[in-house]
Amino acid sequence: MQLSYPMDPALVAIEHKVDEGIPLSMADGLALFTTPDLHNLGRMARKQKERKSGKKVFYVLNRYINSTNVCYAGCKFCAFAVDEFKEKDRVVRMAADVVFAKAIETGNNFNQIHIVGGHDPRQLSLDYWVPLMRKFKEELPHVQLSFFTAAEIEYMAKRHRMSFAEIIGTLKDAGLDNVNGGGAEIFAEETRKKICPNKVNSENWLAIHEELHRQGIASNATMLYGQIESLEDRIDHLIRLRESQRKSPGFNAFIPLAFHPDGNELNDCGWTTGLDDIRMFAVSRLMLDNFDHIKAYWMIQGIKVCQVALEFGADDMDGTHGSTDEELIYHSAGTSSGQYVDDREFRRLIEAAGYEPVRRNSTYDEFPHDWTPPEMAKV
Ligand code: V47
Repeated sequence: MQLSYPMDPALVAIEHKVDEGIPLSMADGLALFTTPDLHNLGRMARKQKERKSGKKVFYVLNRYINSTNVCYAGCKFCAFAVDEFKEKDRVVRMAADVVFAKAIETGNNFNQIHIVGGHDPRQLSLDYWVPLMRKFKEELPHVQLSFFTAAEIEYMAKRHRMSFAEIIGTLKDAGLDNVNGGGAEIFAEETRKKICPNKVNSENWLAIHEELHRQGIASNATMLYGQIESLEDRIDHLIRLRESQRKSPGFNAFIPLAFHPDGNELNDCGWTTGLDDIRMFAVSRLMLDNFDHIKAYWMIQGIKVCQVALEFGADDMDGTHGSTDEELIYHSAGTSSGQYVDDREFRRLIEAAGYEPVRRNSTYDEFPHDWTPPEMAKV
């Protein structure tokens, strides 16, 4: 017997707009965030997901490294940043050869290396990164470099007195394939000033991604939710991303980042709930009609919420990471996720949800699940 749920009348007109390809407005976004009709919200998001990627759900065999946690940006939501003079014992600052060695510690069968760090004056420079990027490209040509966030790129541009176009050109030449979506936080200026006053501003974050796309480098986008932002701030953020993608296309995935409260100044905000998270995925999918992928990142949401998110518009679970303990951002802020997920586990969860698991790289080229790289790294 087919069960059906009476539909919230507010969703009827919105579903019609989505079906017609009409971008949703601020008022539509508010209705989606506040509807009590979670079932139909999920159904609409799932329908939109299936228009984009059918039954496919993506994952990547990758390595994840935070190469430094030294950072002087002073963001209020951050438990990761360390002041090297005040907290010497907590400093992680890897030499370039250590980053390379950690990446291949558990083999070379991976398609992406994801690296983000902090505003570290000793590490965030072209002298450090360009030779390391070239080494990755020479020794592991099958691995895509998913390095930096726009915040780090702005920091390096200022430091080297280069324009965004110049620094991006230099990084592209060194082998950059993709830029991570961090640093976006929340674009609404009043809220942004309160949570990350010293970080790249919204205008520059968007300008950097638009320039990346013009130069043919893919990127992702994120939003930090569940801190002090309003629902209007969230929708404004999604609309600015949609507009940016229209102007200069190149975003592959949007990743909602649930705020983690441990060890930072916004601790009073507490944890998001499972329902906040699920709703966030569905609303993102419906607002961002020109983004192909909405990523439910297991390390951030917990793997069970991510599996449920597949019913609410998500089509990506991110990657395996390496089986070493390198992730610090979420592990400093209280995540109870581990450091590693076996790719068989991704496939099991995706299949159990009724979808088809697809192995990918950063730019969503597809691989058989048992693909292995043609050449061994010279270790
Ligand atoms: O911008 C920091 C976030 C981001 C906390 O591109 C926090 O696939 C929650 O770049 N609670 C950096 N979030 C991480 C990043 C990223 C993450 C996932 C996927 C991708 C991708 C990129 O981490 C920061 C900030 O928004 N963050 N502290 C916290 N307490």
